[in-house]
Amino acid sequence: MRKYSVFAVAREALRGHTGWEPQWASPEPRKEYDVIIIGAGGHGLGTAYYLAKEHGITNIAVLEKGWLGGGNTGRNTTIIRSNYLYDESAALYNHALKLWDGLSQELNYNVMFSPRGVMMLAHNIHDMQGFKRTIHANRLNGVDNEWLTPEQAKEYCPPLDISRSARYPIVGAALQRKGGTARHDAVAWGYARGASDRGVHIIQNCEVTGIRRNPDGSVAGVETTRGPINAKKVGVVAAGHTSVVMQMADIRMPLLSFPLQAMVSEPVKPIFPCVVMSNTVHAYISQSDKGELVIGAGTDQYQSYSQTGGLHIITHTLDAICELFPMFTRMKMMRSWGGIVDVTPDRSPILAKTPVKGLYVNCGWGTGGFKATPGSAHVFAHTIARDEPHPINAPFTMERFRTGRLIDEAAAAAVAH
Ligand code: FAD
Ligand code: PYC
Repeated sequence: MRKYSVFAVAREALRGHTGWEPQWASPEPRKEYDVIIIGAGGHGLGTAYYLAKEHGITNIAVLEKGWLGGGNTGRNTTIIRSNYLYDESAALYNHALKLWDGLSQELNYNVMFSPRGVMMLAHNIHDMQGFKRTIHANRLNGVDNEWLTPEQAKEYCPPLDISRSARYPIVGAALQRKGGTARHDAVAWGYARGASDRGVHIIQNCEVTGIRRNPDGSVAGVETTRGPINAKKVGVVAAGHTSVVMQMADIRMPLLSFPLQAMVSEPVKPIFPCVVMSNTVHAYISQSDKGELVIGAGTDQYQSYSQTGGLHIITHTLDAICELFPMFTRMKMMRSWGGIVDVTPDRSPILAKTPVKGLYVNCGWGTGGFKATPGSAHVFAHTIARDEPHPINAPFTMERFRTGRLIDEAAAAAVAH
């Protein structure tokens, strides 16, 4: 595949952009692959990319029921951070953060990673104590995080109202300066291009409808809307639909699926320099490079597979945004949407082998998996290629819900649910 460079951009500008090649191939499915990945979101495409690049396995199909990146990867609010509480999480999310740093160069694709800082607001003594505990834990793990006074928070984010009379007074904030945002579509497209270039088949409009098993119970392949396909190894990376897919292999997952909503405003000139989250009032906000304010809510409180949520959830979030940032009171909202997030009891993901030989699962990212995309894909590829977990994902098993060895990140998930 041709390398993207400033010279390529200049050449194409001179000839009316007629020379760009398709970014990935769209082949017909083969009858058999070494590995099938179910789900062409960032985590699935990234897994295929690292399997091909780092483990030399290129006879791979990524099967997607809709369009590539059309699940939560293309619906999220792109916040990236690694300020989780426990050691296991610090290792996983910091692994991802390190990979974000060089991802555009790695993929030769601009994923627009922008470490502009993620600030979490504290509104009461409980928030304050919780954040300070996390800051100490993070520092012990080499994760940057620091405490700001209300005045320092305002200096970092001038639109913030820190007046004492505010409805949600701000008593301080935790700031991870290395956190930020990236362009979510570009992450999916960049991994797809890199994987396709190495021979991976990306097959869109191909829904997996069954998981085929050998007489000894091991995986034999999948049934799809485009016919059966054989494979000895199958990785399920289906986010909100993981329970549905795993049920095809008779595995009941410890997951609940909920709608999570977000919205964008009309575009305005650069006004908002960082990312601000307030879990207590269920709102978070940043500004995209197009100028839109990107605003998100907590999850709806009912389970659903429909990618729409309740209007009362987003109006509550907008009320909170207007209280925290009164200057946005007259902004117009342009679009809102929802995605289906897969939530585990301890709000940490599952990245593991399963009781079925040859079947692997990467799920349970809930409201917060975008930030983990490169790290998750990297260690999941290792797990599939070697049939054993990478040391980083070894604690993120399904068995932990039987043994009680939970990794409880409910508070660090930072999105109300
Ligand atoms: P997806 O991108 O959802 O990919 C799974 C794919 O599997 C889908 O494309 C789906 O169509 C496909 N699939 C499902 N069933 C089948 C089948 N039977 N056959 C074939 N294909 C199938 N995380 C953050 O870190 N920061 C954020 O700011 C953030 N904001 C969010 C805001 C919203 C509104 C939402 C909804 C989520 C947010 N998240 C955020 C969470 C994040 O988006 C997800 O955790 C992450 O994108 C999951 O990626 P994925 O590749 O696993 O899943
Ligand atoms: O996990 O940081 C996060 C997040 C922000 C918005 C949705 N999830």
